[in-house]
Amino acid sequence: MDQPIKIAVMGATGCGKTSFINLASRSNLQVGAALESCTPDVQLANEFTLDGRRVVLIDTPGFDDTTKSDTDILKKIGSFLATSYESGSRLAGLLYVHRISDKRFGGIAGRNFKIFRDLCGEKSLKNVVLVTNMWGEVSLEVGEDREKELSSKFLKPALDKGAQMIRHHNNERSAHDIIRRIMNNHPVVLRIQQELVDEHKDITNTSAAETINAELEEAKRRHDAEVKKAQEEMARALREKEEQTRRRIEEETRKREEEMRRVREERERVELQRRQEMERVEQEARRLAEQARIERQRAEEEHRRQVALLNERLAAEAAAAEAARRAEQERIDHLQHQIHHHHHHHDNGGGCVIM
Ligand SMILES: Nc1nc2c(ncn2[C@@H]2O[C@H](COP(=O)(O)OP(=O)(O)OP(=O)(O)O)[C@@H](O)[C@H]2O)c(=O)[nH]1
Ligand SMILES: [Mg+2]
Repeated sequence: MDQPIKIAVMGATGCGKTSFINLASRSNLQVGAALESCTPDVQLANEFTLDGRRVVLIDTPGFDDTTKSDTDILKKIGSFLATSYESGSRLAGLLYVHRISDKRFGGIAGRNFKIFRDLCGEKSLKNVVLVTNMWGEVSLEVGEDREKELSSKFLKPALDKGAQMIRHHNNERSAHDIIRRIMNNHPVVLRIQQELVDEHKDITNTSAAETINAELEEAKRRHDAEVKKAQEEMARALREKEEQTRRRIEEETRKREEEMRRVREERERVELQRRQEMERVEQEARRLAEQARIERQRAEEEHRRQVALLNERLAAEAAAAEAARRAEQERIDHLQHQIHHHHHHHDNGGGCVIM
């Protein structure tokens, strides 16, 4: 009897891998509820028959797990694929599930797809179906716009190398139609199987791991750059603050010096005024003293002049008095002489005597 057809289902965590598998295989594998990652390990779904062929779908944990690193997820998927390759099992194809409801394919979704492509290698892309699901979550218009963008941009290189893109309508028939697209392909060997088994590479040296590391490096670089930028920003802010403080202190110092200069000038001005005032007062005092001296001198002179005048007048008066006295004396003498003379002529004449 033929080996069953094996198809691996991959994609980001929560994209609907397990749901798809349950639909297609009528299995009852656990489906994630909220935002938590659900499928922790690679698991096989119930075998089912499609167009007379036995089919086994392989469920895988999604990258971007909320609890495990991408490297851990890669190790799990890688070791499963290596083991099955070693035991002679080949994959007929791979489904890569992508939610059409996701707004962007850049960033995380783009990185997941890159890891997937590294894992597959170029040659197995013709056995890859890119499944878009969750069409019910967006309007058909939005979904179709995104689908066009995906096929013309992000998924173009893969589509150009033989991958197909198909919508999944979240029902069994749709899931089976998707499986039919690859179930009759020649089985492929994935690059990671060659790397791990044929080339005996360690999982950490595989292309997929390198992509993860590069992405981690890039994320670290971005993070470091952001930290550096933040630090520079802080340093700049600090410098600016310091510069501001420096300027403020400078300004204050300048103001204080200005104030001091003003006070000093004011004091000098007052001092000058005081000196000028003193000088003026001294001059005035000198002038008054001089004036007083002159006045005194003048008064003294006047006094002397008065005294001299008085003396003169006194002398004159004395002289006049003397003259008068002398004149009187003379008159008396004359009179006496006359009297005497008269006596000589009129001896017994009684008449009067004028004194
Ligand atoms: N609307 C809608 N929801 C879906 C579809 N497929 C899956 N879901 C929901 O999406 C959530 C995640 O689905 P899962 O099947 O667990 O996703 P997964 O890819 O297996 O997730 P992991 O196991 O964590 O990697 C669940 O709540 C599903 O019910 C779909 O086609 N349409
Ligand atoms: Mg799952």
